[in-house]
Amino acid sequence: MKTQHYIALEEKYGAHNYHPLDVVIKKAKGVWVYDVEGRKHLDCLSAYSALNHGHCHPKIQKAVAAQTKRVTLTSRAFRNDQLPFLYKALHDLTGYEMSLPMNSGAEAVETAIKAARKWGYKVKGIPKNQGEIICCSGNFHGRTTTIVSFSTEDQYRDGFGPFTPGFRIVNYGDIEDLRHSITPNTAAFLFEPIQGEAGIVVPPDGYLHEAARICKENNVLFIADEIQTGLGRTGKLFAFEYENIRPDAVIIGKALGGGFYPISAVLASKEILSVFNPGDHGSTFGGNPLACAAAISSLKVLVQEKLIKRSFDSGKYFVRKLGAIKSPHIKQIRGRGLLIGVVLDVKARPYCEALAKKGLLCKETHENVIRLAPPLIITRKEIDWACKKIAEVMKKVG
Ligand code: IF1
Repeated sequence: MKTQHYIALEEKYGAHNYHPLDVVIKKAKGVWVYDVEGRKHLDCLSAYSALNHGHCHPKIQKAVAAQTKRVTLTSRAFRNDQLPFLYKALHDLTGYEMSLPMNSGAEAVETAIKAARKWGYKVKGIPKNQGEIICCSGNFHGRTTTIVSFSTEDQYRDGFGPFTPGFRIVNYGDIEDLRHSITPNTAAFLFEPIQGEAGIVVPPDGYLHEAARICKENNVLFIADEIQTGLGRTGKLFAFEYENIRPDAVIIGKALGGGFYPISAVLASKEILSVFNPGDHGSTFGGNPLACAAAISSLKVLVQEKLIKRSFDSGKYFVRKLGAIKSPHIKQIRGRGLLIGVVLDVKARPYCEALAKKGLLCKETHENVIRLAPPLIITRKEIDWACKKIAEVMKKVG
């Protein structure tokens, strides 16, 4: 079957909530994917940072395969022998006292929102149902009805109301706006250390540091969504480390499953996660042994293969090489580690399409930004190859 046959089937029988590039992938290994036509492409999206370890990492694959032969699902009505080791691995790696596992990123964000609200009532003493959470303009935290309630992107909300109340928006990067938006009823400030969907937006230096201080001063939980930026993507374990801060809670997902299995988690102190009592919150699949085995192995590989340092070094190299590309359309190159945005003064989609034809897969974000986020295992030779393709395309298109 050729590409067009797959696409026709998809268009006929699947909901049209996506507009993917016309590449049908059937195989992948490391940074490379292979399509149904037998063509080879360099993956510079990494499933939006869910593939930090690269495709089908052999060690994680082994751990997952072995677990499928033992036990895959217990529900949380019973205990399993993998979850305790995931808790321990997360604690040892991050220093957070406790964690709560879920499946998708959005579910973990919902979990953090529920924890923050309950903490607000039980610990901070906010009057019943008056709790507020402050979020940022340009945010992306997922697609549930509550999460799109505080999206500032019209399309993400259009037709999905009525919305969940209790959220207030501040301008991302504007410290005064945050300072003035906090009230005695503010339970939490929820933010992305770098906004992915908004176009790889890095806030001004010192913003998060000061925001953390203001939140502490006002007894407001400081909650980082590191679903996309975490686990080495930005050259640190967590992107918030660039500002020498320690959020009260951190939300992770994507790469935690090593590209094999969806798993997410909220990391926090005992004080915060202790607001949940049995029956308050849960999930059929959250913390299942297969997910835990994938996550334990992914965390191990992250450390063993020094992926965080590699991301830091390769990111610097990639940005330097991109900077050498002469094009009147490149306005800025920004990001940290291997989360890189090439900002154009024209629409980025035609460039992404042209790159796909040349065997480099990436995705535009916010119309005019080419997002480059390859697996953290990418080599310098592969970065050189990518830069050559990007230079060719910048010359031709437009
Ligand atoms: C899609 C974007 C990226 C996230 C942050 C929570 C979630 C995400 C910071 C929710 C998810 C994804 C979802 C994916 C596209 C993608 C994305 F362009 F939409 F914004 F990465 F930049 N917090 N981001 O980035 O996690 O529930 O999806 O597991 O197709 O919607 P999820």
